[in-house]
Amino acid sequence: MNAPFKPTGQAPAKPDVDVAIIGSGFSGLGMAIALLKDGREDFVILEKANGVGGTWRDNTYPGCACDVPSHLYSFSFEPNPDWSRVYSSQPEIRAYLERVADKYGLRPYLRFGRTVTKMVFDEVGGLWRVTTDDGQVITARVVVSGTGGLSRPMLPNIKGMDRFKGKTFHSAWWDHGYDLTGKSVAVIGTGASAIQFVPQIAPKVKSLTLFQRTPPWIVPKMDRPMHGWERALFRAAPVFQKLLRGVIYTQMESRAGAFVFKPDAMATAEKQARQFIAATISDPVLREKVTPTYRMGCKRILISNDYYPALARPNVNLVTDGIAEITASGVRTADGMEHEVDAIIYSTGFAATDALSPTQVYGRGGRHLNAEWEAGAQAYLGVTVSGYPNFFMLMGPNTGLGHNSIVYMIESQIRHVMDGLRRMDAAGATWMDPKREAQNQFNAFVQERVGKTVWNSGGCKSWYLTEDGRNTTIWPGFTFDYRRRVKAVDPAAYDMERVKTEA
Ligand code: N01
Repeated sequence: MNAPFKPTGQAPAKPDVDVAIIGSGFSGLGMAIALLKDGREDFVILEKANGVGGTWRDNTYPGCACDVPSHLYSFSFEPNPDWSRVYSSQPEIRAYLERVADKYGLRPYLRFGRTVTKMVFDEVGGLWRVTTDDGQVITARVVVSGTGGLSRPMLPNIKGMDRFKGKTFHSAWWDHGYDLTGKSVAVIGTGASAIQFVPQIAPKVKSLTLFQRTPPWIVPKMDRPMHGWERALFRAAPVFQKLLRGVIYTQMESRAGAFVFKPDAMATAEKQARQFIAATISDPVLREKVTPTYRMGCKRILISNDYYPALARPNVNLVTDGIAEITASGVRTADGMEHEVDAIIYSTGFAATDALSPTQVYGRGGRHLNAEWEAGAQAYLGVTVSGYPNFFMLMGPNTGLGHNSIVYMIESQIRHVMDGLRRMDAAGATWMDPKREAQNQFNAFVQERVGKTVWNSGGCKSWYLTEDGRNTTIWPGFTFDYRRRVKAVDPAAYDMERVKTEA
């Protein structure tokens, strides 16, 4: 680093650990493995739940599966030749992450049942004080947040929700103890989760009333079981699996061109999706209800072969009138119709745009990240924030994707963290802090770019945008371009400092 050190005149406190990782999903586990591979064993992983897997541990609803092919949606350094399908299901992905935790010896580093509530940077000691919900405080020189963008299920704010006398739960908190067989069920929301579980529960419930606010664009799912010979081939000659991974990556990446630079090019894909609707739904009224009127890609493009057929079942009713209120016995729509049900399943998504909360983060001079981010989260490269030294985020602001595997982005960011740690070691520095100008420049670029993308200009309202329309979630570009920018630390973009070690 070329920035001069600014000794504080105080002896540094010895932190409890060098690195505290928050979360044990793909991000947290990937980070821990990178540390171990670099010979760094002085770290802990703080995990709010009692098992690893992040979103793949929490979401257990029927039919839960990844919509990115598994041979790509997995760690590049840990291919799994035994994926059972092109698109694996949640239990298989969770089992993969459990295996990874075992194989790399991560168990001794995991601290379960500890939700991080507060983090305060101690400028004198050059360390973070990390408080967990059990009241314990752990000190760490470096904090890496791997809490994921979709870890906090969001319930809607609908009048009368507390009055309903039947069963309710969010799809991300599926109640497997409640038997839906023979029940009248309302599902609110028609996003990525709902289109996966609706076909699963429709055959067993008495009636399913599905409340749709905005129809998603849905395309056929090119899924199939992996053949035995394919698995044998991948085991015997891993290069073929690598090749397949490259092909899937390239196919998915090719969509970024239209999403980012030429949203109108999506018109061809929209035509194909309309043909898919026509081929699977015969009722013209239902066809019209499920046909989106915004540009494809503006909301996540969904893949399913069984959702449209499920809607056509006689016991399924797709309601498009707005919800006026929840009553004691069901859902009343704006047209005055009361839909009586035994259970309401909220499939209303996650709080994705208020990135860090409810963890309160205080940086240099007592600055408060949550307050700074009130108008929308932002960071340098989506990874670090000026004024919050040695705090790294995986899947931070503007690094989410609508077109490719997020694991690729996570691995790119882990490289940045590792390069930062090595550079600090080499320079004898205690901390690194991105310069405000670097952060501003990056965000000016991102916000200029997002304006023309399908997410901002596609004519829809999505969780990618804040209430006032600011895109704080999506990376507006190719993922390989992001990797190029983030993988190595630019010394000119950071200040490096160390606390003075001698009086
Ligand atoms: O949530 P969503 P999700 N009244 O935000 C509706 C990832 N994921 O949990 O579109 C009525 O997609 C809302 O309506 P509208 C994936 O990235 C991945 O399904 O806002 N309706 C929408 O229909 C995905 O994007 C996989 O008008 C209300 C639905 O609720 C993200 O998770 C699988 C409402 C929410 O849909 C979230 O998916 C599953 C209200 N007040 C999920 N509020 C993979 O395969 C909200 N809605 C990787």
